[in-house]
Amino acid sequence: MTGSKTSDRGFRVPQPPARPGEAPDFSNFDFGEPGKLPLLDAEAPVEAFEPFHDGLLRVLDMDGKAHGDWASMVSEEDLKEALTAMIRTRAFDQRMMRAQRQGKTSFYMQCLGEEAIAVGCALALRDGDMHFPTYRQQGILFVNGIDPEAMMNQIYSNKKDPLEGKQLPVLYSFKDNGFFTISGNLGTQWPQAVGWAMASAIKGDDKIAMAYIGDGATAEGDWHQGNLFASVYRAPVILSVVNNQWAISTTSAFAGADKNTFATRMASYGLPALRVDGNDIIAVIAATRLAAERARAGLGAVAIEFLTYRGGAHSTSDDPTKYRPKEELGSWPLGDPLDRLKQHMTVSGLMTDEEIAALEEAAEKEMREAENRAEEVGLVHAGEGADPAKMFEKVYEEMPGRLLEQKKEAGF
Ligand SMILES: Cc1ncc(C[n+]2csc(CCOP(=O)(O)OP(=O)(O)O)c2C)c(N)n1
Repeated sequence: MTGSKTSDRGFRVPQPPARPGEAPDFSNFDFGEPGKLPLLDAEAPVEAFEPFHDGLLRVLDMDGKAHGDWASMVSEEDLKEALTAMIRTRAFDQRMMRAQRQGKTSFYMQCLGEEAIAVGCALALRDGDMHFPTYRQQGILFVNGIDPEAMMNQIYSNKKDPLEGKQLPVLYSFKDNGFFTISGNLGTQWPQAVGWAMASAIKGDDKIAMAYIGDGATAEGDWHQGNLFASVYRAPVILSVVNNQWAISTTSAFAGADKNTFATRMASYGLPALRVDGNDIIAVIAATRLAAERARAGLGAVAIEFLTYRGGAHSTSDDPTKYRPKEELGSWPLGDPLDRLKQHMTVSGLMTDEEIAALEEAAEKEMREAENRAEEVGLVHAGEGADPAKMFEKVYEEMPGRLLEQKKEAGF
């Protein structure tokens, strides 16, 4: 995919395909054709997954039409639910991006262009299953019934923050809703998801886990350990790499993406692996559903690489115009996941433009009202903040003597 600089002693430094001022270049991708790869049975042998290691599972074409047998795994109801959740996710992101710029919070991370992945995966799993997300899968929360105000309270670190002001904005925890506590340390959730799945299997439960990791974070040792354990123990876990091609300013080639696909690399651990158009909601739901059926049936872990493009800045602390062409997002051949789904809904007669516009208006209103409520409680530097006395709590289940002393010293 990308070029690289090689010294005469062979030392190699990967380079992105284009820098600011250069034309975007996605010529090294082979996207294949929608509908071409055969539908797999959940019990298919591992070898049946081979065409999906370098190939790309696609259902929707770029005109919004669905192709091939994988489409049969996704219902009209799924698509309506997905559309609503993706619209809400984007509306939430837009509002929180603005809130950060207005100084209402210190930090935010959006998932622009990646909404179909989290939303599609959440739709394919069941209540009781556990997602082990990164900071870019907020779409799960919009499927799993979390009140956006609770998320905003966390982002504002106010009195109603469910995490009592202890976490950086967006590092949510909603375990009762299948959303495991996010950690700032990249990659740690990957083997933890495998362990959670092993526990489910040991207990004879049919619940499964799903792990997410960014392309950059696959360079962490945790990725390799998780892959190995998932394969060796045949843990009921879905291991998904969200390949958005960038890790802050770093090209995915630094994580090995220009040598082999992430699907191929996970297959090398003996895992059945699929590579999926992450901007195609039907492909995302269908692939994850197949993986979930397989894991639930006791046939072990499944790996998925979702290919996408990080549409926005890495975070509100990042300026991508310093390291990639401005036009790159608009040139990404797999387009925008929300626009593609909207187009599919209208092209296939499932919804009208007016109905979609009404959903967008409702989401805008919902987020505005949630923000007003959260703001009334408090912002990061205004109103009622989280109680500082709580900082001493939950370090241990019971507060040890020396912490109690510190708490008293601090005047609480
Ligand atoms: C162990 C560790 N190393 C470095 C960082 C700093 N860091 C935060 S996000 C990030 C980039 C991650 O990129 P990627 O995994 O591709 O995910 P994306 O942000 O693109 O979704 C880095 C290096 C960290 N949080 N944890």
